Amino acid sequence: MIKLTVNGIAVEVIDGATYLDAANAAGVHIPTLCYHPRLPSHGVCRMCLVQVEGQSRAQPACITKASAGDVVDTASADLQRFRDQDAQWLLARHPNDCMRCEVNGSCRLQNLVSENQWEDRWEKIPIGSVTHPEHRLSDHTSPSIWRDLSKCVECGLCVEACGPHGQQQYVIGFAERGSDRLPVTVFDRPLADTGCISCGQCTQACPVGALIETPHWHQVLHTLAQRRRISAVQVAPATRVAIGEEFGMAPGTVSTGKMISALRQLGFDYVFDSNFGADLTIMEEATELLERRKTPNAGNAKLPLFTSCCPGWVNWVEINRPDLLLHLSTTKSPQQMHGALTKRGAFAGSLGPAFAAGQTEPYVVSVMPCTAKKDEAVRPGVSGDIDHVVTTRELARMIKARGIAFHALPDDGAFDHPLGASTGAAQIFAASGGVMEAMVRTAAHLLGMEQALPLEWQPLRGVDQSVKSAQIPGIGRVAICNGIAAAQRMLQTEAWREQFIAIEVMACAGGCLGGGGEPKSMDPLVLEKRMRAVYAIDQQAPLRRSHENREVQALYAGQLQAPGSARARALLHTSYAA
Ligand code: HC1
Ligand code: SF4
Repeated sequence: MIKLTVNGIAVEVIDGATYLDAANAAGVHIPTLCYHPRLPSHGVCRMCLVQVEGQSRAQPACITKASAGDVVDTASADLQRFRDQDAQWLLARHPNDCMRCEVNGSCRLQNLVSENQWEDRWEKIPIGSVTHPEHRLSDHTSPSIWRDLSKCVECGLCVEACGPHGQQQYVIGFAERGSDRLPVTVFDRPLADTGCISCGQCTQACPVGALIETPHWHQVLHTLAQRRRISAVQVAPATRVAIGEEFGMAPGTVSTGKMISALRQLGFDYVFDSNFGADLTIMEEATELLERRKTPNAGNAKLPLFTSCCPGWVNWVEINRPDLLLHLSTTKSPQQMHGALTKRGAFAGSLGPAFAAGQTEPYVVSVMPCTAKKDEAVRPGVSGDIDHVVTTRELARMIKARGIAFHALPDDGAFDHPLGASTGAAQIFAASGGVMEAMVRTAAHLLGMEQALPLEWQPLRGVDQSVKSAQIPGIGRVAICNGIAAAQRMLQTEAWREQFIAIEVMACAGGCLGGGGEPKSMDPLVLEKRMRAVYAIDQQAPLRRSHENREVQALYAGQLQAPGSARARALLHTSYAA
């Protein structure tokens, strides 16, 4: 540990800590723009300059290591002048359209302008004189991600998030020099024609509005306001432990009831739970695993079985390793199962003959922590079951746009039924490792070993981006890959083919609770906090195994007959294409 002072406040920090760490420890706010606690810093924005006694030059606090005995000043008149000059360059290149920007109110540059009382009064310098091809600056080709590089502040966080210290997809990289420097796509292609898997981690990292999820929330508000169709919404498991952050609540605050109340105030006629779909997914996927085990590697279904509920991972396989498609579970994701049942299944039928016959349709929306779910909803074969997908961030925008006081909402909102009941097994889908644990619980039941096996498998849990495994008695060795980079590492050798019977892959670190559509957070422990909340919901749930879900049981007793039946396969399974 080393001791130093920041603005006269004595602090003790670990050896190797930066001045920014020391300032945080002292409770001193230092402005930042290109810094992100979970990505490497490069000190390019110069907003965090500090002065250290005895040193002639100001230092960027995010990358400069503190030394014992340093006397640090973060707020001198000189530093403010430097900051003002650097801001002038940034703002002269930034469009003046905050009022219409999708991140209005949650933009880090806008916050800096407000904190420092900067006025946008400088002559405009257009960003990037190299504006060919046409989609270089403005690219709306992807169903999941929009790029508007006229807003880029060149922080490089998207390059890191997509590259070496994040997803390792290398879709975005810097091109050009000097004032033309911009993070462009590989060979300057439209994003839809690159290897982008739609994970949205670049949008998570972007401090401004240069990279955002393809916005659907305007259409959702518009459609709800028209009140021409019966509307239904489903909410993903990871959303409820994060939405509160958009309203100043601590990460990991469980806001299920408030969120349901808000969705009702927004005008949805029915509020359902994606967790119901997750329980159903487990019924089909556990059955599929045991079927494949009976006839391993026969026909077009192979072991080990890869989970398929993460659309970023499915995209990755289709783009990069089509040879693995036969390993992917054909079970639809909970989002798509739920959508099919709402549009064409039990729920639509219950609304009346015209709905049952498909002459009229409910309007179906899902709220997801994931940008790739927008892409999943328009996949061939499932397209049409979900009309719009909004991220957790977009839901917050909708709530703010309608002036709903989230804090003040009652926390006792309850889901509608059917399609609203769920177990703890469904809730843990939100965390990396959770789908596998949930599948093990039901596979054990199907094998008559439910009482012999524990409910929880700690070796499969945690936020570290690694490949984890556990030997499950009577089932086999299973693995989980926390993040697409971990999956890529596992696939570098062929050992996985013999080692494991089933493998879960979630493209984003932490699983869905680290998804590209979750609230942006500067808390380095945000994933741990959300994850703890997810496991706590499971531990407190009266039912913790998917096959115990009575609405799922009723669905099989009626419309679907049995897991893996012809009817279940028609409605709840899908296919993949290279
Ligand atoms: Fe997920 Fe899933 S858990 S993929 O992680 O299987 O997005 O939350 O909704 O579909 O249920 C995401 C989360 C989510 C699906 C479920
Ligand atoms: Fe890279 Fe994911 Fe962003 Fe695509 S969505 S550019 S893969 S970080």
